[in-house]
Amino acid sequence: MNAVTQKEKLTAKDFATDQEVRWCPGCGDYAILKAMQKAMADMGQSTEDNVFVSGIGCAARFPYYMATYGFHTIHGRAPAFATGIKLANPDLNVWVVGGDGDMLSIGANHLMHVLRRNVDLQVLLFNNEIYGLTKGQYSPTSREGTKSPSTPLGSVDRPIDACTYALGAGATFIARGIDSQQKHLPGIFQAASEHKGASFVEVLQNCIVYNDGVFNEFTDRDVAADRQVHVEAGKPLIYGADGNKGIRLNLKTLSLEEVVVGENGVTEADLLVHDPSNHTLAGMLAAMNGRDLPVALGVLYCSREDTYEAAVHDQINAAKSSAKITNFNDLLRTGHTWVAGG
Ligand SMILES: Cc1ncc(C[n+]2csc(CCOP(=O)(O)OP(=O)(O)O)c2C)c(N)n1
Ligand code: SF4
Repeated sequence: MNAVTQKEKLTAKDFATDQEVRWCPGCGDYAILKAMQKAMADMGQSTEDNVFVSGIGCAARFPYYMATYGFHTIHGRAPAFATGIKLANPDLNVWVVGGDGDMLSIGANHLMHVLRRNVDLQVLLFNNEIYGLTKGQYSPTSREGTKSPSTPLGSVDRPIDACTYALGAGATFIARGIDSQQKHLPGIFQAASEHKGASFVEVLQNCIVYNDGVFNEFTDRDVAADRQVHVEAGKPLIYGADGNKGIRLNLKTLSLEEVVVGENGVTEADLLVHDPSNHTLAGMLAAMNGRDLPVALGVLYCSREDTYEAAVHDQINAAKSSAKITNFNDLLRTGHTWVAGG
């Protein structure tokens, strides 16, 4: 009889390393790390089945603190390394971690391709709307008017929305969370991990040193309930301190609008029901930024498509099975070869 070794279920602490965590005290990255270690334990994951790959930045220190495999690679190029890792070892659960500067500036091109190819991995973008590690320059997600060492008069660029970018690039899973929401974040990581294909997760992360409080307009305790909507498949888009605010589609303008259930004849039946497979709705939800409309949190989009590594391996296997050349010796003696003689 074969001996079957039962894998011991690990706790969140088992996913922590002995490395000193070198983020500034109060940085939102700590909370994200904690949520990830909990998610790993909740999923019953093992340390050896996971790999974290990062580029450069404060966020990119993440792999040092996860007791899994890890690569701290080069600025913006983590998606390329991760693609190689997944192709070589499709059984690994591959995570990519980076900041908004890393992934939406120098790495935007690499991010786009990993998403459109639908490589089965999880991209986690920690968005603090600033470059942290390089001391606070504005980034592609910084709001107009952001004053920074590189924009002392205030930035004039229009910022990019990370989830909208991911949707446009063809991501098959898009979610958004907030660093401080420990109740929701592990579930989002778990859903991303369970999705077959490229999962994109934006985590709104507070950089306490260079961009403190940038999300306060929808994260402050007194406004959060009215400025955040947690979306769930099959559930109406309802929120608010009194639980009576909702999102409705205005058919005349083809845009979303905030309504109050019980006012002006609005009933719950008028509200949109979340369908994560609806690409158009996902685009509208991603664009809500907590100002005119609440910020949308949770799984915004999810669709099942073939994955890149599966297609590549299918192609290799098909080529192998019909190949006339089956060993290296024959390969060397095929085509334009000649014998050198004296
Ligand atoms: C090729 C290259 N260009 C620039 C840098 C400098 N650099 C280091 S980290 C970083 C960006 C960090 O910002 P972000 O990705 O937003 O992450 P955060 O530090 O905020 O987590 C930059 C530009 C670099 N290391 N390599
Ligand atoms: S600079 Fe900002 S993002 Fe970087 S560790 Fe400090 S608080 Fe965190």
